[in-house]
Amino acid sequence: MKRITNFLPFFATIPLGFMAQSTSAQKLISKPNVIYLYADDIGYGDLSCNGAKTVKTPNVDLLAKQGVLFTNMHSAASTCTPSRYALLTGEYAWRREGTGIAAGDAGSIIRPGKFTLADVFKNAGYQTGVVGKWHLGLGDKTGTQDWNGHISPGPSELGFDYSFIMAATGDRVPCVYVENEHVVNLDPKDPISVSYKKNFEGEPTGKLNPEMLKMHPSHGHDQSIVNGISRIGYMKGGKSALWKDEEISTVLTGKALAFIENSKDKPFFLYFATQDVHVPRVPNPRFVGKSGMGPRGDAILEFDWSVGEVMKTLERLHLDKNTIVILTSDNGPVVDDGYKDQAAELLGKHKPAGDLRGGKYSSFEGGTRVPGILSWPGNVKPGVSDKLLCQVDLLATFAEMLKVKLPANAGPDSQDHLNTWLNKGGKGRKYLVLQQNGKDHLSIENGRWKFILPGEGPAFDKNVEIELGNLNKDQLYDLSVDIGEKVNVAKKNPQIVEKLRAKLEQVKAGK
Ligand code: NG6
Ligand code: CA
Repeated sequence: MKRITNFLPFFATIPLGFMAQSTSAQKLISKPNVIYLYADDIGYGDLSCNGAKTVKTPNVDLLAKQGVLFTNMHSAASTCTPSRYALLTGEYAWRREGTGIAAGDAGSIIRPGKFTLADVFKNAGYQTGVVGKWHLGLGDKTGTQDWNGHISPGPSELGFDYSFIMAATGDRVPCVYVENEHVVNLDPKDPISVSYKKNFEGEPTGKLNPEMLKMHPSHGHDQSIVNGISRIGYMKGGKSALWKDEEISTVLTGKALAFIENSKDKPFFLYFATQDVHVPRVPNPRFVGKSGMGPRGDAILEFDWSVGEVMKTLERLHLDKNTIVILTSDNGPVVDDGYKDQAAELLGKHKPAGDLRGGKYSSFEGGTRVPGILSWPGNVKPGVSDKLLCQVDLLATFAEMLKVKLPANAGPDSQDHLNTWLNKGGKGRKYLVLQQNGKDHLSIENGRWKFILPGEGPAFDKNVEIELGNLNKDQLYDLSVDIGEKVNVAKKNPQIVEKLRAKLEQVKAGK
């Protein structure tokens, strides 16, 4: 009963008809299921609800139509590992060493004992699960995991009751699924060895054996060959456990749906992190050639399919009105991310970042302003919100919603913005600090102004053809009139620059 009282303000906006339903419906609504659908490298402009014309994403569009479409939603960083670190811990990744793009044999970057987003749900009595790309390290120390035994610490030490994950990324070894911290389908007679230092004797590599490749690297990605694709890192053995790239989305989606089905009688939190549209892009034959844009476009269609499957399953199980679905992405888009997959040649007029400048790896908006949707039919008013939001806030936001008391030091950068996420008149963030992959390139924005600290490093990455946003002087953009960050107005607005610089210093100092 106590819990329901806690939710009185929440019920205040729920139509009376809904309130009049049975006690069990009330109980359910006080603890809606939550599915966090995390795309990989899908940019702001990659979805038709955000203006994409060439590629159509009808399932995502439907989700957006029945929910809130956020136009100013950010990942905390413009690459995967720091974004995911911030999402799960509620702490900006740049506060911690070793939170840049993780190797496939990295030790657990979030150390056991750290309070996570999954712990919020677990403390509220939820069943918690993670399916898909992990990329936050596994095991105690880099390079010391036993891939043939119990790989711990892992998701189960970080609040997840169930896990079915890819250790790192599709382009990094080991190319196997790990379920509840054990490699799936492993034949003990063919153990797995992994190294990020040197190859295993006699094993082919993309560099030395290009004739064995069905997809060739454009930069990097020339080490161990798995399924005719050379990867980052070396591995040997584990033949029966190797994933088939064409099947990854089907397998992961199947595991996500099974988790939903198995958890349907209790409240659940599912963190479903798709491999689409990260490289190597090898969509299932069902999608091949369907977008007209090559594997990258086809992988977007495949992502949309996964979203549709989740929605259909919720409907079939009559959970659709009792489930919050959040859809977003871990960083902005990249076209050529290291394989010759024709993504650039077949791009046509499609703009993966929409009108934003930069993309993945960048300090510009294209790096972190990503698609954002929250749907909760019957409970959240559909609409469009331009409020400044960040994934780092989900920890505090759900803690507020579920009345979970956070331990001291939990989620130091996470702010409760429940009313904004639920489209109930919240104002969103006043300030948000963003980062590139490294921890030294920071920017800050306040909903109108974006200030990028002077930083070393190239302005442009020729391999991925992305403007990184590095400049040896202050950059200030007025996003209210210049969403494409074309005109640096730092010189004209010294007071705003100094205010934002001071605020950034304050956040850095943890004040
Ligand atoms: C880069 C990889 C890129 C991708 C990225 C991580 C090379 C040349 N490039 O180092 O292909 O894997 O790391 O992407 O190796 S992320 O979305 O997981 O952050
Ligand atoms: Ca990514």
